[in-house]
Amino acid sequence: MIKKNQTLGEFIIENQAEFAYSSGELSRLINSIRLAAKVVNHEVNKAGLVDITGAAGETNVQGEDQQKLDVYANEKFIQTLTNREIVCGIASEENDDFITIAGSNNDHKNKYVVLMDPLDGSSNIDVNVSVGTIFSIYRRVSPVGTPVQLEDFLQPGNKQVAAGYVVYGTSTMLVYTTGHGVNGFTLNPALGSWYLSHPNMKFPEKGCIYSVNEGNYVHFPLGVKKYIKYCQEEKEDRPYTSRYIGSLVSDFHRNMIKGGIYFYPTTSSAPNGKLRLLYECNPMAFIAEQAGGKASNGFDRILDIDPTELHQRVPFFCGNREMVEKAEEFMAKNPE
Ligand code: P6P
Repeated sequence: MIKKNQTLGEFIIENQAEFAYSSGELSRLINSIRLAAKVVNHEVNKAGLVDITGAAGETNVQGEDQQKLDVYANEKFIQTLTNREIVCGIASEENDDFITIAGSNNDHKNKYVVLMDPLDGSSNIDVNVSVGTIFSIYRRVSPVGTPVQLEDFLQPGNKQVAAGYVVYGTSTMLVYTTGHGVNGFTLNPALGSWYLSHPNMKFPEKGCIYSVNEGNYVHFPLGVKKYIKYCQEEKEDRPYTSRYIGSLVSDFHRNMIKGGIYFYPTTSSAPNGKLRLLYECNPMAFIAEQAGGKASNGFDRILDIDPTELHQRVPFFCGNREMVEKAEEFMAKNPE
């Protein structure tokens, strides 16, 4: 049941039954994410006013400078998820290893794990460009009552029970799926409530935007170079428009609304691609497919990739189904 401008809380209650085996746990989990998103949004929106932007003087497991807001967002999501007694473990881009959450009775009875990029696109913070949070939720596979294991996090994306993102843009939106379509909620910061502003989000039939860092062109595989030239040809439906913000969540969100493809292929400095499979590509791929789109590594479906390590990277092509399939065609014809 979808009623535009319904609040997120009303929407979750009305659609609770969607989620097969949840006794309200998933709803409480989504609720905890929306609370943390509100808190992070408050800080993101005043980042220029307080000493919270700029590097935190640390580097994360990716070897990237940690921006203070990265650290803040990571702490807030971990704290909120831990307090809700629903997750038994969390994996984050900002943490080398996963975090075990035993629960207030120290009995490891919680059934879900969350994987997240707490603040994606953080290099944009200091220049006032949109950033985002990405999250992915699974049911644990190791025995309830025992400490969470790495296997609980290394599940293929086709086992996700929910996934979503928050985009801290001109307005702040929470977009998520539980496998029954994609719905977008816009935050009214004055009231602290989220309203169903984008029900049943779908990629348009045709896409005309391509999003890639063309600065890496010389290092792209031949198939990618040929696809980019295809996008730029003077033909009936082309040239496409090139739009690249450098923030996956923002590029993805715009492309899902307007129609387009985002791709981060392999490059010389990123031989496996740059984006992380578990907490960037899998959640965005789940959302993309639920919105009628497609996501692959240029050859295979992202959601079917069996993960081997927490922070593994994969090449990523995601957006309108026919645009992704055209890119895959060029990749297949020009294997390196
Ligand atoms: P580049 C941000 O660090 C990120 O993970 C994505 O949000 C973004 O699309 C990409 O990296 C930008 O990477 O190499 O083009 O600056």
